Amino acid sequence: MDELRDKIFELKAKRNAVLLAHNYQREEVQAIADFTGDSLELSRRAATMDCDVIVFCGVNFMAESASILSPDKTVLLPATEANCPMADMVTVDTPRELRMNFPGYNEVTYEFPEDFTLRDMKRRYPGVPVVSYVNTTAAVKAESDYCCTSSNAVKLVNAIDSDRVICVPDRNLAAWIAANTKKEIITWDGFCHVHDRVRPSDVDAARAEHQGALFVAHPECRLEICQMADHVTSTSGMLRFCRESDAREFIIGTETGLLYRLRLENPHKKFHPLRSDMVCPNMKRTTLRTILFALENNTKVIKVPEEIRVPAKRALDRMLEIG
Ligand code: CIZ
Ligand code: SF4
Repeated sequence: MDELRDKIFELKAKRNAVLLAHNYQREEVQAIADFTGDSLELSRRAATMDCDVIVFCGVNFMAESASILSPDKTVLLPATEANCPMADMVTVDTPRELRMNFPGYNEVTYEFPEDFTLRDMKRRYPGVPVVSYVNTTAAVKAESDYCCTSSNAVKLVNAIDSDRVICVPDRNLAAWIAANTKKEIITWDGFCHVHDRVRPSDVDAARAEHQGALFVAHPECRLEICQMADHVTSTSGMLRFCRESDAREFIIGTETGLLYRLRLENPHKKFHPLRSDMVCPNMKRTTLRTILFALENNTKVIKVPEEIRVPAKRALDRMLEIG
């Protein structure tokens, strides 16, 4: 492990590379990263850095966001097969590949047929602005009016000059927005299998086991779960909330990778996973070996073509202007 780490550091220096790790990455990956964070904060940070190479330890859409904001840098995705199934649940104009099973989770329902696309939705609701969650492909962002994150979604939707808004791809985030705005939310049918699996009985059980702990939920959980929470926010919002809170104990309703940094930054507080199986297999595909291999062999380079990059960046910029 030490030898692998040393080789990574050596190559990283030689190539003037920066190593970014998403909050859901393996501990050993987060431990050697230059920065850890959510997808957007990592991409924005990398854009301001004087580096030639960005190694993005996360899933495909995150590396695409880095490429959108840093077109002149080489963006590497060490886990070549790491896709986000939720991001893949919405496509621009080609049939989507709907997965019907996920590790440990089989309760799958989709509202729209496989060949229903974002363009079909736009034709159904002409002129209604499209807000895409950062968990979307660059192509979907390019087809959207705005991007949003799970922490700014409600504020952004309220600020848009329209009574109706189309939200893609997460039906749970859309439900959370709808519960917190007067606007009509037109919802896509996607979901994150890691968060969608949580049931009220899980919250009851965790609260019974850890009495007095605050429960923090990610809005990718179902609305009924968010409504049981003491606070609902993104991963970076959770880091902030737990840091600033006077409480000593927390139940964390998101992917368990976040616990590593929560514990590191708050050694005197206690953190419990809401469910120990809230683990995203795609996020765990990145290992020290894949990072080293990527740096040695340039696998896999993520480059968003200009005709997609420019409109995708526009949707991100519009979000930043409002935020
Ligand atoms: O945008 C991100 O990084 C994701 C997927 C989650 C979050 O809440 O930070
Ligand atoms: Fe996608 Fe969910 Fe995994 Fe995040 S945790 S990458 S939303 S499947």
